[in-house]
Amino acid sequence: MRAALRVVALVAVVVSMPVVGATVEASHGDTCYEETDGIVTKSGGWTNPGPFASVHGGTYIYTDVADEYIEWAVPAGSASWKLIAYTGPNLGTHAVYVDGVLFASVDHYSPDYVYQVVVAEGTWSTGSGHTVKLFVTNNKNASSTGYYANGDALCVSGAAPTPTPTPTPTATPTPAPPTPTPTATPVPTPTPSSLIDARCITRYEDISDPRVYQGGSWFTDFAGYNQYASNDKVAYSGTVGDRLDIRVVGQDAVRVGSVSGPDEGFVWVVLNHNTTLGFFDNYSATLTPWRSTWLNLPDRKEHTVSVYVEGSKNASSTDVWVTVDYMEFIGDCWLHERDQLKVGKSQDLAIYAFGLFLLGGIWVYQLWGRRW
Ligand SMILES: [Ca+2]
Ligand SMILES: [Ca+2]
Repeated sequence: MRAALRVVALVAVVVSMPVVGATVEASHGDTCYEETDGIVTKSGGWTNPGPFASVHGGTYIYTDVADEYIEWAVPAGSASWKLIAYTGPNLGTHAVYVDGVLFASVDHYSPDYVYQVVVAEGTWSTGSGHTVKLFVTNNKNASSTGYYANGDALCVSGAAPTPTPTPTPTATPTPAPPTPTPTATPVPTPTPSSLIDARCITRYEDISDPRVYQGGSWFTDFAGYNQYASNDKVAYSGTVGDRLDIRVVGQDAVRVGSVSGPDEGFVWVVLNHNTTLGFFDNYSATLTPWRSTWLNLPDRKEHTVSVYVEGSKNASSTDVWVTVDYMEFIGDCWLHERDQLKVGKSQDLAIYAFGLFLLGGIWVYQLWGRRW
């Protein structure tokens, strides 16, 4: 079946050749490394279909087999990077690692084939070499007809600035600057604010909280995990696409509480169903309470924040379960006030009822007056 799909994909690529060129960028950076470059290491399952003018450098490789990878190890000196690939109707969603740390889950699907797309990009320290790895997963957008990935090129730009000459000329060579330690996670923490004390943290427990919308079918109350959970309950699902939604307003950041374990997959936190806020590996050899860092929301407007079952997992994990103990938000206290307002709704109803009673009374009075 996979072989048949591959043939279909090849045919589709060839058929779509006449429409190429519209979205090709003139420049992706100062230096581009093809998938054939000496700095590349890759697993053995990729296919080289031969020359194809639309892709970067005229060649590419592809696969639809999960766990295949291609990695570029670029030398020190660049300030930013761009991963170049094509997108199309039969491409999957794959993981990009930078310096061994998961950077993003990248959906390579598009309704038509588009070549030389910047599918992921970022900046990094100039003082050391870096690696960018495209890791093939068994995931895809619901609209995609396949799981294909392609290795095309990695481009880097912005060479390290030349050191400014010291005013005193000296023959002693300047010692090389120490290699910066790579940061563990690219997720920014919220800027500390003097308002922090005035802000509230609102916690939503798994699916016990009625304000949590349940997309798909989540299980709850799992004895093995309950003992690690904040309210002695968790929600969990292993069905790709299942999600838990919370709609908020006036909030600055969100974080997710979970229990990591040996059969846990990646936890995908998504803003408004279209923007990745965070992507976390929730695997651990033993059951352990786990909580993400704070993930900033772009503003205090109304947003939907979701935890999705994405279907990826650490190679050591035995399954792709996603467990949610709670989601919590930090922001203004409006949510609490709104909860309190629910109490006041009965008063509102009483006022409406009284208004209707008055209107009804006037109507009866007029009827009565007309009759006499
Ligand atoms: Ca290429
Ligand atoms: Ca809970």
